Amino acid sequence: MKVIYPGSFDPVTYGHLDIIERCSKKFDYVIIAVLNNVSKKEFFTIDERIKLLEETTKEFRNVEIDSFSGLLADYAKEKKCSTMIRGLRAVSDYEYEMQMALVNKKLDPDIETLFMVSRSEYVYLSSSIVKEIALNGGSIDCFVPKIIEKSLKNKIRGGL
Ligand code: COD
Repeated sequence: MKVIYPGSFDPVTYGHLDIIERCSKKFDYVIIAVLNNVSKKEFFTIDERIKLLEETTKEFRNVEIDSFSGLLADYAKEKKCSTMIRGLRAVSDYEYEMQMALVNKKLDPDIETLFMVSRSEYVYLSSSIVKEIALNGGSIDCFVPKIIEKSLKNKIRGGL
């Protein structure tokens, strides 16, 4: 089965990478779809987010990195793939994830959203938390791979 794992990945963290690794074992093919949203202020550009994902997922042979703009439901149709993977951390994720899954199903009844529960050590982890710690000079080496840490520090040093 082919699945899409959509997200912002700004930047990819060990929480995302754990979901990607588990997907790559459970499914035949995984498309990581990075949202290219011109109106949303992202920390990393779309090209940077794709490059960082490519670097950190190169060991997985059945994983492809792609980007999309507009509606996820339209992208899913274009890719002929109707199974979405989302990660669930705490109850706080539930409301947003439920809304997203129902909206996508309304837009295309073929779409199924499957949830993968976060590994306990990553339940608190998000891209926003990582950026906040990095911006305030804290250590992020247990949250993201070295290459992400380096890129974040470079970006912060360069004045974003
Ligand atoms: N452990 C487990 N899962 C995690 C962790 C962690 N530590 N961190 C993040 N995740 C999961 C998230 O729960 C999510 O499922 C996924 O990884 C990606 O997370 P993010 O934060 O990188 O990405 P999001 O949630 O901002 O992505 C939102 C989309 C871009 C998918 C969404 O906004 C979208 O589809 N936009 C397109 C417009 C659209 O179609 N809108 C209608 C549907 S709402």
